[in-house]
Amino acid sequence: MLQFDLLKTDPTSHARRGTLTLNHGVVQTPIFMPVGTYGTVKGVMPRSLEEMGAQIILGNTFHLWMRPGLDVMKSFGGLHGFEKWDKPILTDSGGFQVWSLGAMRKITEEGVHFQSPVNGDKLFMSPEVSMQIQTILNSDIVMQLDECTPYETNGKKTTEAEARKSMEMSRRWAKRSKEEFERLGNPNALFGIVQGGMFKHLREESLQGLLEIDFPGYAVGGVSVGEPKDEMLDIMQHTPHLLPANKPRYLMGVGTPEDLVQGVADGVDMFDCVMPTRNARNGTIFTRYGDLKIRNARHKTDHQPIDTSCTCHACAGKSGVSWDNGGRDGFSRAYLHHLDRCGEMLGPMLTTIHNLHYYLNLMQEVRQSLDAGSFAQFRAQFKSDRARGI
Ligand code: PRF
Ligand code: ZN
Repeated sequence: MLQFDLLKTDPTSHARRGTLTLNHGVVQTPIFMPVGTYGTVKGVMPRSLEEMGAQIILGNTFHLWMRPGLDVMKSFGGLHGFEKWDKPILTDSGGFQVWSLGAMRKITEEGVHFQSPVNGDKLFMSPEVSMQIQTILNSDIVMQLDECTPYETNGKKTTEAEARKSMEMSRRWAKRSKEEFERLGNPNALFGIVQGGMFKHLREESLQGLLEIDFPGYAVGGVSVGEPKDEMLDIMQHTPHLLPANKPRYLMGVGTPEDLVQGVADGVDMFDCVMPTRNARNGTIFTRYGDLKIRNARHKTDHQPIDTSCTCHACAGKSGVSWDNGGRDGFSRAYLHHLDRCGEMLGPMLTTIHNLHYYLNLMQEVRQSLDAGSFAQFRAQFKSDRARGI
């Protein structure tokens, strides 16, 4: 089941404010979805995710199929009971992950043959297999199996003919995905994925094919796959607002804070990206006033938190009160720098909490500005704040 209610549209852009009702709860859109590939948002407890305002998280069909495997997932009645997250979950189909295996796979019309990166077993993923696994996972949103068209292969740009071939196969896989999803009696919601590479008319054809199959929601895939930034922004401005206005729109695997705000303006409702979590583990921190590298020696003796205006657990500590409001419980930059130097696990845990809090709070501010009819002002302020530096 899925119900999407459009609450408000922004007159200055394609931005929309909505609510998405799923089997495990209601999601306020636009939304950022933290990535929990292996059934865990790395280093973050579910209660912390809830505290930060996470409403829906991702899981990965491919990874959970490899480990722990379907018997374990079945015995827990799906992913929710296993990972102890009772709010909505979206699972990616495995298409993108199998594609990322490179030389270890062979893609045919029937599906993808590949070797397990875990134990070398010969495995086969098809639209049907992906639907069967996602049905066992019981995720609220199921993604069709698609083929993510690369931007280039071995330094050679994907041609229009190659992009068409790939898009047409994804379209046929969309149909097979839907047929199997229905045959299985899956009670959740299946999304189609628009492909077509950097070719706008192919993306329009892809969408047309998906509309004929009919899905309760649509995603834009094949973006942020190694293309130059201007081409990515070009596709973002082209495709999302062509998707049905009365259904949720999901931009897969994007992106920086700037990309999210731009994506909202382009009409996107849902985002996911490993950036806040992965960058946190590499010591790159996102803030309202720009990005910060905690490994930089200038932080070695700094008593201030990452961002004095942030209310996350890393910056505001137990009191939950930011420095700017007189709170002094937050962890210092000097401490976070030290934890990183020593390879202590609390370091990435705290920076992950901060980065996710930043992304989730950013989207909350986006929603508030849409509610208040002030999204254009919000965007201008966001840009100048981010350029200020921290
Ligand atoms: N397809 C799927 N998952 C994805 C992508 C895609 O194209 C992307 C591209 N940015 C990220 N994750 N199934
Ligand atoms: Zn913080």
